[in-house]
Amino acid sequence: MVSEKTAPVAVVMGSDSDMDVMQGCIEQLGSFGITPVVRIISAHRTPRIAAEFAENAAQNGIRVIIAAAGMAAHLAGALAAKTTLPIIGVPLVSSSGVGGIDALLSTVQMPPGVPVATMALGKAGAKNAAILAVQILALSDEELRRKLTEFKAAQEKSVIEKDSALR
Ligand code: RP5
Repeated sequence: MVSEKTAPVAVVMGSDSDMDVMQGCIEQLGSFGITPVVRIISAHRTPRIAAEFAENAAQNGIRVIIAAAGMAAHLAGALAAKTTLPIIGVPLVSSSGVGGIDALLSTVQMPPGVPVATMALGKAGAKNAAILAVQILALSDEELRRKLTEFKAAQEKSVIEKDSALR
């Protein structure tokens, strides 16, 4: 278990049922050498813990919080209400939900003054949340900037190779 005092990124999800998708986020962070704090905290089922986590996150050394939830996904917003750290929201498609539109709107439609940087639904959003977190950290970390440049170059090369294979 990584201490909250040493990890710069926290990946928080509303339920253990979100882990399958959020594993992609954790692995993407790992590809940049970042092992996040991972927590299951619910805005609705454990609201006191959610508030306490967000209130203490900055002093625990966390610099970016990724918050993922499905259905009426208030987790990212609830954390954003209690911290000045940047919050990246990942809306998830829940088997009991309405195809993800519920979580998407609940995450993205924050009132003025309390922003949540909302990603795409599901797996794509989970990966992009990790990359955006790295981009934020890279503003003050040259090594991460270098890794991001390499990541983009590798991504470009991979697409060009697939295109070439068709010709
Ligand atoms: C949300 O409700 C969670 O983030 C999850 O996506 C959804 C369903 O949760 P479970 O009933 O599977 O625990 O709070």
